Amino acid sequence: MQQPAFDESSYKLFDVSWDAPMDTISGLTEWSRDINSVYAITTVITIFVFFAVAIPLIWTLVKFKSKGDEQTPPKQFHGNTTLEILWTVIPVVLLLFIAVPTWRILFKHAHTPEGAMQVDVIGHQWWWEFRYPQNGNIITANELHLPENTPVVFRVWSADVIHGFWVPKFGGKMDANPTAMEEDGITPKRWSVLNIVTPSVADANKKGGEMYQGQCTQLCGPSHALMRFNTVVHSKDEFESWAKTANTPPAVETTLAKAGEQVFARCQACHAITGTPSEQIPGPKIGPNLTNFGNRKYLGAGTRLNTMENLAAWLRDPASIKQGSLMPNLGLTEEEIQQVSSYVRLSTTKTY
Ligand code: HEC
Ligand SMILES: [Cu+2]
Repeated sequence: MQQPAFDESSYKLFDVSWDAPMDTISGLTEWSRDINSVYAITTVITIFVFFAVAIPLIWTLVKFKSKGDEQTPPKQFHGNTTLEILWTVIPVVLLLFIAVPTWRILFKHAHTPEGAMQVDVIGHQWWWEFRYPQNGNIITANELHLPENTPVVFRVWSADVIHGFWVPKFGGKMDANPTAMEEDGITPKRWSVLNIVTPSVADANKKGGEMYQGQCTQLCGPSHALMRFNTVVHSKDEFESWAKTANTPPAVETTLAKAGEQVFARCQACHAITGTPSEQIPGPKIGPNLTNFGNRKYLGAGTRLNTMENLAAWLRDPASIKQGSLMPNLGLTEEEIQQVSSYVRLSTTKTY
């Protein structure tokens, strides 16, 4: 099969497993394999039911077809206790064949293994926030980085409406529900839990790990379909180096970037960057943390490739790329766009 040509500069599907990035059949985790085992049972039972109904139906249609010469209507009768018991009991038994394995895997995965790494997942209209409370309090967005072969417990909630956290290749899917917050405004009172053991990286020497597409699965507003995220599974060493750079403030060296740092004063009510005055502004931010932005592959929650051109287009008018985006058009001049892009994108400390 030939790979379709994508226009890199515009709307683009994720370039990994381009043929079926959302396919759940070839899942990579125990969760997805367990889900598929129930799926297989359901498929077999459904095929059996199809034939068990279709064959007698066709046989009856042929056998009792009117020959057009009947003088009296056929014999009328009502109720048949044996049949009624049968067609109640058989479906119940069939449903139990599906329900019991379903319960079994639900309970199996409800348990968070000892020593699991905690990642907090927060849905926002229309982007994802990821926090790593055990790894130096990293806060990042739209790119979920994980070490391979590691049990991870995702604590999932939402800052606004209901979203759905889903990495199809990992199986499992968890709604992000709005919740009341503790006094500090950042700790949720309630969350949902999803336990996953990450898959291994096929080629340990490949830089940048293995990428899997994630997607919001609850209709959460006009840009719901553009609320995606990139999941990157690294070797354990590479994850450590990512974790170190994820929290590193930008290295502002050029005059362009220095000017951009000034322009960023207009962004910091909504965006935080580690080690800048933006962190002092109290209250939760409505926009993604931009500390490690230059290392992200996509911008606008998987909407476009993260290039200077696409970033400029985003800053000119976010809504032209993402309908309903909660980032307003700030009326920046072309010069300011170049400056602030250089600050948020080019000054990022490179991970690899
Ligand atoms: C009123 C709040 C607000 C202001 C001010 C604001 N932004 Fe945003 N920004 C957002 C929101 C909300 C998003 C997420 C939009 C989405 O993906 O739906 C966003 C997204 C972004 C992204 C994409 C991030 C990613 O990982 O995909 C960049 C880059 C960005 N903003 C840069 C800036 C810059 C630079 C400024 C200042 C010139 C700025 N923003 C000002 C709210 C704001
Ligand atoms: Cu959503």
